[in-house]
Amino acid sequence: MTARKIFHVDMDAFFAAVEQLRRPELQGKPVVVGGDGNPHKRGVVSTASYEARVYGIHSAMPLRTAFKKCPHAVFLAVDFSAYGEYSRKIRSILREYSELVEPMSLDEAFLDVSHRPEEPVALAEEIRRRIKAETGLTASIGIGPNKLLAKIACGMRKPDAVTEINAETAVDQLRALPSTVLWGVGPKTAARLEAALGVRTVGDLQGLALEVLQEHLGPRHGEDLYHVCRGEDDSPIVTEWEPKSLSRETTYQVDARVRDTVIKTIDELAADVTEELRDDGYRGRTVTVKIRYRDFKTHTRAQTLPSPTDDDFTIRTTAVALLDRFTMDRPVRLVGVRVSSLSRTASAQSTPSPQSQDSGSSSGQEDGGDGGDGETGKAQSVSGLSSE
Ligand code: DCP
Ligand code: MG
Repeated sequence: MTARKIFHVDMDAFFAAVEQLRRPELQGKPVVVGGDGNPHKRGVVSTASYEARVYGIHSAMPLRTAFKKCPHAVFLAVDFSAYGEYSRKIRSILREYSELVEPMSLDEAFLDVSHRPEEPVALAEEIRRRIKAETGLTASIGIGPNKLLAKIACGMRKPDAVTEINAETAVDQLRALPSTVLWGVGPKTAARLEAALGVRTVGDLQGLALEVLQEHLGPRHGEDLYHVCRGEDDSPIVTEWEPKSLSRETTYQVDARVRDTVIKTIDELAADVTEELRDDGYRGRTVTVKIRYRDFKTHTRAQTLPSPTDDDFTIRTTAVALLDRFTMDRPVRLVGVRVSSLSRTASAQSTPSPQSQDSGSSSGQEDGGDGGDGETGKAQSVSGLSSE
């Protein structure tokens, strides 16, 4: 097989960069985008400009914490429709260079440019110039022989950069990076590997025998990681993107103590998800409800239906009924509803709306565990590929 050339394109501080672009007075200033833009209310940071990151502000941090770190930052509400417009422009530029484009989120895509005659770094620079000239925004591009290495390369140097990892030097280039840069190593797996085996870096993982990884992670995950830590990945570019799930969640301004309040929220969220499901031309089979309590313990309960549906009544009543499987012994901080196991409605022609970051913490399996991942504002989400 001939070697592939894969690019991973990721916009820099995307939401904040769009805000700085349309309000030039914000350029060079710390800008924090999240929730409804009020840093005194609950909600989390969606992103921060690089000027704000200097103060230690990052995505998923509670807005109130961000405010404490940098009270003079400009706090702005999330405006998905504006970001979606830029996302579409960027995507259409990428499609001029290859038909094989796999969008991963609003600001991120893989691109297979194996067929292009240009030298990859020069081609990546040209794409960056086009994006900058036509949108005013900067992007970083990672180049690799596969998606895994292209994505890692992109993350190694940001903002406004092109970074390449070669197949031949991948093992060396990965060695010093933290294990969490790898697919399949989320925070939980990383903590487990560190506690059991003292693993912190990719190099530490490279030093482990296949059997050791399998013993700790199970046969499948262990074997995957054995290859991934060596930079090996043959996953294809998936061009016809299909969402795995649609979800909505909301954080209460004041924790809910009354069951009826939570029922009303679940019903409203389920109605929203169903509307979106129909708009996008999907039916779903599995309905999941997520509850995060005041102590941040997060639980999910799921119900799989006999057949896929986009029926409003069915989805709403299924979601509300799931509440019976939660205890209401503590005040509730956040509620989410997700519909997954999606299939296309026969008559549907439309393409799904652009995905946004999935802020859900658990996988939508029955009785998911504890998420504990900080505050989350109301977030509409179409989940892409999760990294763990
Ligand atoms: N996002 C979000 N919640 C998160 C992470 C991201 O809402 N927890 C949104 C806001 C980001 C956009 O998704 O602008 C893209 O996410 P990235 O992880 O690519 O972050 P940025 O583009 O903001 O910054 P970077 O320059 O690090 O890519
Ligand atoms: Mg980005």
